[in-house]
Amino acid sequence: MEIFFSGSIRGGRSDVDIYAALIDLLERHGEVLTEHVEAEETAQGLSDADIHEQDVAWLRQADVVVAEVTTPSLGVGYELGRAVQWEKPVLCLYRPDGDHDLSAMIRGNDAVTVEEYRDPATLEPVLASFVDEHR
Ligand code: 6IA
Repeated sequence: MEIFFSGSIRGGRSDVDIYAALIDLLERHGEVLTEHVEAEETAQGLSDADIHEQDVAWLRQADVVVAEVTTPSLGVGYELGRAVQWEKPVLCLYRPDGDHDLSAMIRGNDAVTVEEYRDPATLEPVLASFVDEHR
């Protein structure tokens, strides 16, 4: 099971610790292709074109897509649009106590499952059943 985890980078890094916790949970169920989303440092030597090409290839390859969407990000939105177009199973994780309302383009999309939460630890059964459903 190959999992594409999507989370804000240039959209803002305030949730990076939550991304790390979610990636840890997901790694119990498969290989996370995009561990860089939890990286603290900036990547050396990769152009924006390289990043786009590599991420689109991983997205194409992934069996499922899990995104943390509380911090709005153009890149995350773009990845979700492409994942839906390719008919990948998509799970979006959203904390309603954050500063941003969730976009209608995500909440209003029947092809996307939205799970609201407060503490990443409570998501273990949700992630387990999402991954198992698409294994
Ligand atoms: O617009 P954003 O930068 O917030 O878009 C975030 C999304 O785009 C993530 O889900 C990633 O899949 C992808 N992305 C954007 N920038 C990078 C990147 N930069 N490396 C890999 N994927 C990226 C290098 C910095 C990183 C090591 C912290």
